[in-house]
Amino acid sequence: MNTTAVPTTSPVAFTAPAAEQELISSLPSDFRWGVATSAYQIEGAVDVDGRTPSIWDTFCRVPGAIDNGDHGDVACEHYTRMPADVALIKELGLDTYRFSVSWSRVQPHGTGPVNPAGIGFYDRLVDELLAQGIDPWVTLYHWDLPQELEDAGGWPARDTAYKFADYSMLVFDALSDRVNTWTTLNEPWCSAMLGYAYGVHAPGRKEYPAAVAAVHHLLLGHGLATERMREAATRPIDIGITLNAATAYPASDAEPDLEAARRADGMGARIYLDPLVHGRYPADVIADLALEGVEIPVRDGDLATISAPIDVLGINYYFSQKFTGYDEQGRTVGDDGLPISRTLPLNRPRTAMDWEIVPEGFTDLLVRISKDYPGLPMVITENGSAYDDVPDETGYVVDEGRTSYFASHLAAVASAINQGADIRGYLAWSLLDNFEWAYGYDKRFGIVRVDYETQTRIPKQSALYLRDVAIQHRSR
Ligand code: NCW
Repeated sequence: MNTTAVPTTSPVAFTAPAAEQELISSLPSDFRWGVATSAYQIEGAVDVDGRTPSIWDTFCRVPGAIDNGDHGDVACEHYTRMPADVALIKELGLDTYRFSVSWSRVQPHGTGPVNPAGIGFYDRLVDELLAQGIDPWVTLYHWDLPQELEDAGGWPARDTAYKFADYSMLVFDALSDRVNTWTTLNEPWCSAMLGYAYGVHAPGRKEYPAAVAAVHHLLLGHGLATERMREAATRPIDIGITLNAATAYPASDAEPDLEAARRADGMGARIYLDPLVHGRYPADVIADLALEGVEIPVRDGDLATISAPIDVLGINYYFSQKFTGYDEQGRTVGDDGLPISRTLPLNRPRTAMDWEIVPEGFTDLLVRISKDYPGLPMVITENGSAYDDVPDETGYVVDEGRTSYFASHLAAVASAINQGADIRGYLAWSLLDNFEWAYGYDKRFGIVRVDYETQTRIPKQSALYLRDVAIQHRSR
């Protein structure tokens, strides 16, 4: 079965600092404890059962796009190893599994009827999870647009939003009798900005106005899907969206630094949260975009759709950054006539992604969201870290760095709750080492090691730590 049995105790004990441990113990006893993955990063089996290429299959073939020329053709072979992977989640004592559905499996041309073989996989996955007592949490879109829809314009094209709502209903009709929690989009910032502005993610375009149009059409797709799922629901379900967000710290109290932090927060967080919750784009963001000659393509009624009520806001947190409005020469305006914005190091230890470890940025973010967008329950739908793991001769990994990252960030969540934030659960990223997008397989985020030669799964120290914390909490 290629799964190493989960040891009862870690061969190397981990003890969080006392202050963190105390905070973690204060987390609510009905907290959700789980783990997350996404389809393209783990499934493999890209050309079976009628699946067609997504933008990621295409992008992985662009020379130089992905480290080592890696791709998701095989990944973790989760498509065939799914029952064993579900058994592993059960053994790790976790109660929630958030996974994403591959649009190109379920609706191979991005339009038209459901593909029975494609949806069949998720149908079996949901049944397997329920049989093991694990709550399934569906993410409808985690970055893998069917290539045919990109060929028709992708997210910068308004029609993609309507196509997304149609696709969402195919999945909803098939699984909503058993799935209680639905996330429309994972991290739309990444789809729009990394995919269409910076060109480092699929589809690899570098067109800023198209990226801004993508932001709007992703949000519109979310709203259309939310309205239709809500209307079709025959029992109470939770619908939400997951954002990657962070705290943007100004480098100083000087006006240009405060402005740089404001702009970063505007394009990183408020351009999503304000329309979703308040039904309007922030005026300062609209003004910032106008300086660059870019307009958000809003039509009448869009904002009412986008602000359709949601039940849960998913937050993915990895790191925070410090911003300055000065360049190295002390100028506040660049040659292009635009205000300077750049990041400065916070001088913290970094993970293998080169992301600084800033747990208090997590607390600050959660407290701030709970104040600015009150009444919206949050779940941490992803949090975790990549490290260059060193396995011992049995394949076991003593991943102190990742384990202490979990401890400090769980403490940060507890601290936010103690300051009034309504946070209902914590899902670690990720169950397995997997295909880390442009970084390929070199960057490992898993709490379970994957030996890609043999597809053996070996729970790391961090998995045992999370299991112990979850079990202790539930038994209180
Ligand atoms: S890259 C990213 N990730 C990682 C990925 O594996 C997962 O699919 C995502 O949901 C781990 O979790 C998320 N998130 C982007 C974070 C911000 C990156 C900022 C880059 C600045 C240029």
